[in-house]
Amino acid sequence: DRRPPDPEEAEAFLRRFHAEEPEQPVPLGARLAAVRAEIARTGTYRHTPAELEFGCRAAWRNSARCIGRLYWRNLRVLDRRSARTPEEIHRHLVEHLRLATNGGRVRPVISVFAQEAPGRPAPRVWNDQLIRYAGYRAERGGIVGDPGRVGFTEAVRRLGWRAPGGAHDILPWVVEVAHEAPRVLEVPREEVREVRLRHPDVPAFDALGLRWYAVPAISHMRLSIGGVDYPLAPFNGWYMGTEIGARNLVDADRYDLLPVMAELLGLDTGRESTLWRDRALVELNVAVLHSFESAGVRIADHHTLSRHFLTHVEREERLGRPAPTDWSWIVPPLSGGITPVFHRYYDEVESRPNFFLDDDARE
Ligand code: HEM
Ligand code: NRG
Repeated sequence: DRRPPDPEEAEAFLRRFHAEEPEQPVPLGARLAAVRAEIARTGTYRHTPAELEFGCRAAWRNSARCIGRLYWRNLRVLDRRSARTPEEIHRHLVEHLRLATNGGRVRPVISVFAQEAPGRPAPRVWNDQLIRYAGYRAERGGIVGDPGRVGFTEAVRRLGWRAPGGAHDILPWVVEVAHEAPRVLEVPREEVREVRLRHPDVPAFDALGLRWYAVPAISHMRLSIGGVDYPLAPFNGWYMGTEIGARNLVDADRYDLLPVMAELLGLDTGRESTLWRDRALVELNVAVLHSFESAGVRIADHHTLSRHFLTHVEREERLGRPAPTDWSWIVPPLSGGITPVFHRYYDEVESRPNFFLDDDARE
């Protein structure tokens, strides 16, 4: 069971909240005393809605691996702390997808479910993202679907999921609440916006039948605010094109499409020095950005996002705050050196509130 929140972390958080948002109905001193008393009495404390909203935005602002942080003030926070049953949680997750997808004008949203408390384990989902394609080992070798999800797909099947066995099956949610066996709940297909991938001038590309989903919603990170942990707090923004076009479709242990694309482009793959990999990579990324844009689904290219990110860092520095940043995650996996984020060093401090991956995360 969880230990009580560290009173010093609680205090540091409340001080920062009141410093950044001074117009609060209850003054800092009174709030600090109340929280200290609540921790002594109950072993934890409950954030006010305003504290929770600020805490979520600050956790995003402190996410050193995120290049999307210019927009941290625009995060919509859904307070779902009172949801208890798998059915309620399912309903709220569906609502999250609907609000986040927003007809293609994807919006940043976080849903915050119950906190950890002594003797009261919080709900979790096993999925690493709310939307993912299943992956299956095909009988005649090779893989159908997302090769990165084969292990998870098998785990869900062991829980009784009747897998359709297709190339784009949306994995169901595995919801686990205290004292109950995990429940497998389907994601309503109509809430999953997808984009068919096409290339603006390689018609043969369209016949590959590729697609990707519109909303990346990470669901396996623990949100930590002022010493209080929220193990289920799925959040989303929109995609940067390279996440799909330079990693998901390209990594050797994912869709591994560089050789396929090179073939379509008629490139000479006999020697590395023809740079067929690099040329195929660029065209895959052209296809991703073109497809999302023509479908009216929000996506960002890595050049624009890199500039916006540096605007964010400069703004934070002017406000006297460090902008904790991990260079190795921020520099895009395509054309790193021609984006401005490549050419400097960053503050590497770890700051809280933040999102963390548990050691026992399932994926
Ligand atoms: C990581 C972009 C919104 C928190 C990332 C990554 C990208 C990105 C490209 C690296 C992912 C990877 O390499 O796998 C964006 C964009 C957003 C956005 C374009 C649009 C608004 C958000 C929001 C949150 C967030 C709303 C939280 C409230 C994070 C975190 C990571 C991350 C915690 C690290 C994930 C990990 O360690 O695996 N983001 N992001 N981002 N982002 Fe964002
Ligand atoms: N690379 C992963 C998604 C990680 C988070 N990316 C974001 N987050 N854009 C993938 O599915 O490709 N976000 O909250 O917008």
